[in-house]
Amino acid sequence: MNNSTVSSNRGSGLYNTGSGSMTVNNSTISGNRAYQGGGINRTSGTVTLKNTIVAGNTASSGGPECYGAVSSAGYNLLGELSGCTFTPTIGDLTNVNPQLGVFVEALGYYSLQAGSPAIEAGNPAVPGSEGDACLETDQRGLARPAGTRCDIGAFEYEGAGTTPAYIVVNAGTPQYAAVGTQAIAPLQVVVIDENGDTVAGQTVTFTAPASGASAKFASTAKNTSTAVTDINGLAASSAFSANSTPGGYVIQATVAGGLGSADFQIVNGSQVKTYSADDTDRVPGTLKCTAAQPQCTGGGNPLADGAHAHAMGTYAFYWNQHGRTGLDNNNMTIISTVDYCEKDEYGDCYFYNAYWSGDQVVYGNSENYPLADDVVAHELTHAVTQYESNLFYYYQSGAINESFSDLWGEYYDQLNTLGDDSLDARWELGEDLDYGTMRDMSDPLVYGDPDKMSSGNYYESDGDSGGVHYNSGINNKAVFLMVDGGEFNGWNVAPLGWEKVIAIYYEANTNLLSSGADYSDLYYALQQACTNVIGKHGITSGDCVEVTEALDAVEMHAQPATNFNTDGAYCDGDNFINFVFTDDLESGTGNWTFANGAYKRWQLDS
Ligand SMILES: [Ca+2]
Ligand SMILES: [Ca+2]
Ligand SMILES: [Ca+2]
Ligand SMILES: [Ca+2]
Ligand SMILES: [Zn+2]
Repeated sequence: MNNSTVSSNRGSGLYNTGSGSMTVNNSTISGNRAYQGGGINRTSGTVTLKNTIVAGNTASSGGPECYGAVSSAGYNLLGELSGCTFTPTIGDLTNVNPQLGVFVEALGYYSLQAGSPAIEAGNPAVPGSEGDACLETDQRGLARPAGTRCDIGAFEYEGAGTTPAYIVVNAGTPQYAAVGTQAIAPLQVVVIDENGDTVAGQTVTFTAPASGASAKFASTAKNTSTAVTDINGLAASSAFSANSTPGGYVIQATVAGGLGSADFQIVNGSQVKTYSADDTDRVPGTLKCTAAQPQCTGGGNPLADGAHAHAMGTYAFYWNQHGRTGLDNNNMTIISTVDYCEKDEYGDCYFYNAYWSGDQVVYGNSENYPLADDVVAHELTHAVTQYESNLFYYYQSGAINESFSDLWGEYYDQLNTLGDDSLDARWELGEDLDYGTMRDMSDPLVYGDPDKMSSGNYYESDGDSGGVHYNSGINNKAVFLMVDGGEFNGWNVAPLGWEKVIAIYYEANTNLLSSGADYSDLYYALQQACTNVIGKHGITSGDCVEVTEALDAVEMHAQPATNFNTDGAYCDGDNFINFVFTDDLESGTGNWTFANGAYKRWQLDS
C-alpha cells in the first residue's frame, strides 16, 4: 500500500488475518477505532511499515495503533507503542504526536502542521530510488522531497499556502437542530490553496438564509458570522441556534478569492430526548441527551447514541421525503428509551424486542436494536401511522400497519449509507441486529411469510395479533415489485423507483386509509393514491398501471382462503358489540354493487 490515507474506520485501519505479506510505504493511518489494533491488527502474515505514520487511532481493548507484531523498514512514526509488538529501527519515532492537520474528508488526506516531527524525517535516500526510500510523489501527486528530505506519511509538507483556492467542509454537516434551541456542533471549514496546502489568516463568512427555516449565530445574534482560519487553514463558526421555523436549509461558508462555497445541510426539527432504562422496566428512565447533544453520550452508551442519531435521522428523512414535521406532523418530541428489560422468574432481565408504545419508542437491552437503522425507522413509522390512518394493530389492518413500518424503515436504511448496505442486504429487515435478518421484502418466503394472498404461508390464526408480522409480506412484496420491478406470479412490473412509490404510499397512509382498512381497501387506496399524485415526483398514469399490476401480482384483492374471515374474533359475553353501520336491505340493494373487477364482492360506495 503506497501513498494512502486510511482514516475514520470503525474497525481496524488495516487487518491482516491471512498468510499474505503487506508492505506499507508513505501512508498515514489515523482516526480509526476498533476493539483491538485501531490502526493495524495483525494476527497472521506480515505487515512491514516504511515512511509511514500510525497515530491517533483508538482501541477499546488494547493496542490503539497496532496489535500483534508489526515490522519496520525504518522512518516510521508511531503515536503509541502500547499493545503493539514493534521493534524500532533506524529513523523510527515512537510515542510521538505527528501533529497532523485536520482530516479533510473531501480531499482524503491529512495535511501536516508546520511544526510536525514528520517533516524532513523520512528515509534520506533519493525518493523513488530502490530499497526503502520514499516514493517519488506524495498522495496528491506532488514531487518528493519538498525541502531537502522527504516527510513521513502520505503528505509532503511544502509550507503553508498563501492564496486561497478552495473552501471545503471539515465537520458540521448534515446537522439537526431542535426548533428554537441552541445547537450544536460549530460549522468547520478548511481553506486550501491549489495544491491542497492549508491557508492561514483568511476570513470565512458563514451565511444562513435570511427568512424561513434558518439559524442565528451566537457571536453576532444574526444570520451571518465570520471566523479566521488558523495555522491549519481551519475556521469554525460560533455555535448557532435554530429559529422557530421547522424545515431544511443550507448554511454557506465562503472565503474571498476562493471558488464556490462550503455548504452545510441543516434541518430544524422537533426536540429529541433519549433515555436509558438502565436494565430495568422503568420508562422513560434516565435522560441521556437532547437534540442539543447530537453525539448523545459520545460513545459512553452506544445504544443511546444510535437511538438518538436515528431518531434525528428519521425526522430529517420524513422532512426530506414528505415535508413532514415530525411524527405527528406537529413537532412532537421524539422520546426513546434504550436498555429496557423485564425480569423473568430467575431474576434475569432481558427484553428481545423494540416497540412504539403510543408515546415513545422502547428498545430492549438485547440484539442492539437501536443500532439497526431500519428497525429504528420502523418503530418511528408506527407513530406516523398512528397519527395518520391509525390502522388497527390486528389482522389485515395490522399487517398493513407492519408493512408500512417495514417499507419506510427500509427506505430510510437504503438511503443513509449507515450499517450493512450491501446489495445482498437490500430489502432485508434487521440485517444489522445481532440475530440478523427477520424479514425479506423481496422474497418474504425466505422467512416463512406469504408473498401473495394464495400463499400457504398466509397466517390464519389469532397469534401475533392475527399474523401482523407474517401477512405484512404481501404488501412488502408489492412494494419491492413497484420499486425494483420484476416478474412475479404471471405479471411483469416495470420499476418505478423509491421516490414515486413512497409518495403513493404516503398519500394512502395520510389521506385515504382508515383504521379498519384491510388488504382489499389497500388495493383500491393505492390505485386512488397514485391517481391523486400524478404530476408529482414525475408520476404518470402509466406508472399507475404498474402499481395495479404489482397489486394484482400479490393478489391483494383476493381472499386468502374461501370464506376466510379477515376480521377479529367476536367479543366474548362481557362485551357489547357497537354497530357503526347496519343495512337490512329491506329497500333493495340500493348503492350496493357486486362487480369490483376480477375478485367480485359486495361493496357499498357511499
Ligand atoms: Ca520534506
Ligand atoms: Ca443503511
Ligand atoms: Ca441496511
Ligand atoms: Ca434493511
Ligand atoms: Zn412493527
